[in-house]
Amino acid sequence: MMFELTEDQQLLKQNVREFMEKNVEPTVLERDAAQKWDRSLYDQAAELGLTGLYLPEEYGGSGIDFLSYIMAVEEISRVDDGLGIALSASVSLCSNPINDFGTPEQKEKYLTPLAKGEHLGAFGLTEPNAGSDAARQQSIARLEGDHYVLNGSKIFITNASSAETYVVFAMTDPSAGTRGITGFILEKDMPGFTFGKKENKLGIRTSLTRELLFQDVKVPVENVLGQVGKGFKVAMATLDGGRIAVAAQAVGIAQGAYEHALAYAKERVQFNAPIAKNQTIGFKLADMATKIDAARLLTYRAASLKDAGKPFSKEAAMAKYYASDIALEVTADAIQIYGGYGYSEDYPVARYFRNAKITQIYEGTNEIQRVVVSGSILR
Ligand code: COS
Repeated sequence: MMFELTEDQQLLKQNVREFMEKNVEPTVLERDAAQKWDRSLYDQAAELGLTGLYLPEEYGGSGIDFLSYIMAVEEISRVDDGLGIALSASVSLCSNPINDFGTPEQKEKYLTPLAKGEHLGAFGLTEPNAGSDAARQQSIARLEGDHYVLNGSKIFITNASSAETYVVFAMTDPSAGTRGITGFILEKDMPGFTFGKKENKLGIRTSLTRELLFQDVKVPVENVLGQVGKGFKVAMATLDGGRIAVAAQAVGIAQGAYEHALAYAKERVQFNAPIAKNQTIGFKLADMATKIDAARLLTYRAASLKDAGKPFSKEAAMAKYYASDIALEVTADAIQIYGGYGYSEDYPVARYFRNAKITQIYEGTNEIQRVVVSGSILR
C-alpha cells in the first residue's frame, strides 16, 4: 500500500512544521521544566485551523480528511507532545464523539466553538477503579425529572480545568453492566463540577492533567450524548479514533528524537571523525528510520481506513501499540547516540524519551491494544 500525499496534505504538514519550529519550539524546554500549560499556543494552533480539520464545515470545521488531522498531530508532537495531546484530546475525544453521536442542537452549541478552537475539550472515562476495565464505572448519574444528578470522579484527565467542554461517562443503571453506562456533555462552570489534584508527570509536562470531581452536578437530559445505556459503545468507538492520534503522537515523538540524533551524530567528533561514520551508530540510525517509517505507514493506513468509512479498530490498535513501542526504543537510542549529553535535560532528547512512555499507556494500554487485535484475529 502506497501513501502518496496530495499537494494539500504536503502543504499542511509543512505549514504545521514551520508553525511549531517558529512559535512553539523556542519555549518547549522551559515549559517542560516548569510543567506549564500554555493555552495561548493552543489558540495559535486554532488560528491555523488545526482544531477543526476534519470536522464538518457546517459546525465550524474545514471538512477535509482525517489523515490530514493525523499528520498535523504528528508534526505537533515532533516538537511538543504536550500540545499534541492537548489538541488530540480535544479533537479526537471531545469534538469527535459530539460529531458522531450528538444531536444537531448539541453540535451547534458545543461542536462549533470546539471546531473553531474557541473552546477546548476534554474526555472523562478513567476512574481510580476503572482503568483498563473501563466498564467498572463508579460515577453515578441518577435521573430526577428533567436532569440527571451526577456524583463521582475521574482521574488523569487531559485539559481538565482549562477545557470548557467535557464528554464524561457514568452509570445510569448499575445493574446493567456495560449497557448501564451513559455519556454526557458537561460544561466547566456547572455547579458541583470542580477539579482536583494536578498530576506531577514524568512526561507530557507541557499539558495539563487533573481530576474531575462531581458533587450533585445537575446535568440537563438534553446533555445526554447518544442514547441512555449506550455510553460504553460511544466511549469505545471514540477511543478507536483516538488511538490513531496517539499513534501519530508516537511517530512524531520518534521522528523528533531521530532528527536530533542524526544531526548530533554528524557533528559530534570522536576518534577524529563524526560518530555517524562509525557503523554501530550508522546502523542504529538505519533501524530508527526503518521503525519510524513502519509505524507511520500503520498509522496512515488506519487513518485512511477511517477516511474511507471502513472498519479500523484492529488497525488503530496495531498502529497505536507498534508506534508507541518503537517510540520508546527510538528515543532510548537517541539518548544512546548523545551519550552522557543525552541524559541531561539541557539537551532535547531526554524529554522525548519521557514523553514516549505515556503513549504506551493512555487511550488503552498496549496490553489492551493486544486484547483488541487478538480478539479480532481469533473471532
Ligand atoms: N466500538 C463500539 N462498540 C464496542 C467496541 C468498539 N470498539 N468495543 C466493544 N464494544 C461494545 C461491544 O460490542 C459490546 O456491546 P454489546 O453489549 O452490545 O454486546 C460492549 O461494547 C461491551 O464489549 P466487551 O464485552 O468487549 O467489553 P469489555 O468490558 O470486555 O472491555 C475492552 C473491552 C477491554 C477492549 C475495553 O474495556 C477497553 O478498551 N479498555 C481500555 C479502556 C481505555 O482505553 N481506557 C483509556 C481511557 S482514555 S485515556
